[in-house]
Amino acid sequence: MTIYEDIVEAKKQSTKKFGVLIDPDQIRLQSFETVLEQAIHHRVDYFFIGGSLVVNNKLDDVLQTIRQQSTIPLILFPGNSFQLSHEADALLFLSLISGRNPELLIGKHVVAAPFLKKSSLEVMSTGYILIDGGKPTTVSYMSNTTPIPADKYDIALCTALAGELLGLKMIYLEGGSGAQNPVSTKLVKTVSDGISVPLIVGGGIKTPEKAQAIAAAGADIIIVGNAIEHNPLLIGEMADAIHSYSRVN
Ligand code: 1GP
Repeated sequence: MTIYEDIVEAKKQSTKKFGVLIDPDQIRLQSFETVLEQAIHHRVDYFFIGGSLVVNNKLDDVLQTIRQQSTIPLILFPGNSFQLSHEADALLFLSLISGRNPELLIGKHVVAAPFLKKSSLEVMSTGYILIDGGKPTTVSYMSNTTPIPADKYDIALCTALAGELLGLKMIYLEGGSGAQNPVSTKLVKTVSDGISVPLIVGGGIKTPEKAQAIAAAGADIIIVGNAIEHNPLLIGEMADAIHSYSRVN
């Protein structure tokens, strides 16, 4: 089964997945070890690997280190077209459909396409939708795009629908890393009710309660980065909250 098939199957069963985001530039060695240990112990479903900048060349090292110690699938979540590696299992091929920056809608993809065609990475095309999280985030600044206002439910829904109709395999609602406010449950529900492809939600999720509420609202995969980087021991509570939702419903 491919990773995507597994995600689709989980969606059918209403089983929620938990992804831990690791930014190879940000992670400190000590917390990396704890994150890895906790993620294995608490059955994290995916590692998402990526960041907005590539300050150093740690991507391959980080991937290899995780690979040596676990079988958790490694999904590249690239901030730009240089963040590609054969060491991962899959790649979110992101098109920033909430923005109107042609480079991030198709330009970077053209550059990455020959590499991807040759690689064994599983490529999952994903409509990336940036939602205003209350303050400018790295992704809004770096992408030079305006996020969708947090209360414009219809715009977010129509954007996601357009992505699905264009053939994108998943939709990612992004509040931005370190967002003040995560994407609201109302917005998650509106989008989730209107589309049939899997829905990923991330950005500013700091508590297990919030993660569970977002899962309950219809997210299929919940991504947490910053909060875990600050406190890797949160992984257990987050995993329980997300996975227990799957079990009781
Ligand atoms: C993934 O960018 C997010 O969508 C991660 O955000 O670092 O705020 O959890 P945090």
